Amino acid sequence: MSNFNKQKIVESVPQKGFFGHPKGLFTLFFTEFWERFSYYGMRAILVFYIYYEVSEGGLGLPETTALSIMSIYGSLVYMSGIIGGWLADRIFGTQKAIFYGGILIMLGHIALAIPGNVSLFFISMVLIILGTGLLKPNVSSVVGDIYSEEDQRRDSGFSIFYMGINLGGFLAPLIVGALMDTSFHLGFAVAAVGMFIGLVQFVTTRKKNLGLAGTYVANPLSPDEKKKVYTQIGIGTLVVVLLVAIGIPTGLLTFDSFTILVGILGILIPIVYFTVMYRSPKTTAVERSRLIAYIPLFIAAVMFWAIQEQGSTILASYADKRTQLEFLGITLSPAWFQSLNPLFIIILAPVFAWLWVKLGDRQPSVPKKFSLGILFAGLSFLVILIPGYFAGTDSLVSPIWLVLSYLIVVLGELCLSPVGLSATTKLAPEAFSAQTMSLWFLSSSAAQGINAQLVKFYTPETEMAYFGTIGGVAIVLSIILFLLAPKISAHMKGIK
Ligand code: C3H
Repeated sequence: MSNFNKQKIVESVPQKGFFGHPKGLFTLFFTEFWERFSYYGMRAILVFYIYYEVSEGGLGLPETTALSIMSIYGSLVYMSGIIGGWLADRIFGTQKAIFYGGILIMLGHIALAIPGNVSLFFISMVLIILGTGLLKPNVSSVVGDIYSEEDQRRDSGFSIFYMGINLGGFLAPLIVGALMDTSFHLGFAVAAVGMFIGLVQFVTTRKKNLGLAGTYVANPLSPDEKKKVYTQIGIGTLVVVLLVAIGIPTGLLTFDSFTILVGILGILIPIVYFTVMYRSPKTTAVERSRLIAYIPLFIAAVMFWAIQEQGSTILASYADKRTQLEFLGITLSPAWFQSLNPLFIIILAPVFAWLWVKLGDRQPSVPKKFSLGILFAGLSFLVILIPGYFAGTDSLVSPIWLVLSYLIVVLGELCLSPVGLSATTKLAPEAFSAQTMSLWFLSSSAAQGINAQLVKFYTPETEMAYFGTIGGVAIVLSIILFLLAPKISAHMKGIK
């Protein structure tokens, strides 16, 4: 996109109207708020829906299967961002991608709201994976479009947007989780209604608030390219259909082999991304050096998300099976624990923003912040090991341990996640800047692909070894990263 077009887009967005930010941020904040409300509301009860007995309203699948499904589901949701980003950049533009994505997500939740069987559940998964791939990276990239390059409000705009994500993530488990005891399907219906409200809000305010932002196709396909690409997509789809048609009856494509495949893809896709960027003639020598610096940061992000995302799988199961849910005269729903992370984010994000500004030049470098991020993640797992160590793993533990673990991981999230988003855009080669948002989300995709395998080792009996090993690996990685930090910073060539 030329500077002229960029300027025209920014001029078309009313530059004030939402806490001193462009009015478009209101539309994007609430679109993402409702999308995350529906996604995290659904996820807060999904794991229980999968492994609760049929007589309790669940699908009655084994708990290990439920935990693996949650992880590959999360991995695919972030992996599909590559497709969503590509479709927006080359075919329909971001606004349309957000709209179509919202429709697919809503249909996905409706499929879950209909009492049915495992098939409806898998149909819903496909709809939500594709829908989120269309909506999530694109809504984030429109946030970037509504500010000019020099606008000082840009970073704080992203922080407000991150708070919108976590406001949705905070309220959803409380509301949807409370409905779980009445009926899982009622909970999923509320998630569908949430996405519907988000869509109505998006459609009715976008013209006035977003102007031209997200209406253009950044790099449209030429007629020749169209022919080639559509043929390739057709052949690709055919190959996948054939592989599935052969794989299932021959027993080669099972749930386990599919889980392994997603895990491999989660690691392979970022490697391909890095190699293509590194070898591209469009990448300059300075950008190559920055790419080298980005690799250890990406690996640290994978380690961080692997632990953070287990907050909604392993720790959700821990809340359900290992925690006293009668507390101070109140009966806690295990799903409510999912609200702790976003609650702590909402409270602590402004504190961290203030801290970085206050420290100014004395604040830790990007690699050191990442090192702190995985240090806290590791500690959050070591903390949850303590009650098992002292009281054994066959009695229920105080919910305070979980609260503490969720608090510690959030300290890490605030050192790593917002910093990672901004570092990604700064370290990316210019020719690949449009795809960087998808690349960042791939760190979470890889992490959840790995988690799909890791969670198989978790049982209340193996709990201490499980938390101890993963927490220990994170702490060792954190120390290595801390020692390498000066070298990594030097490779960043002036980026702070
Ligand atoms: O969703 C995103 O884009 C980024 N993730 C976050 O902002 C997380 N802090 C959300 S917390 C969590 C994943 C969902 C809460 O409903 C729970 C982690 C235990």
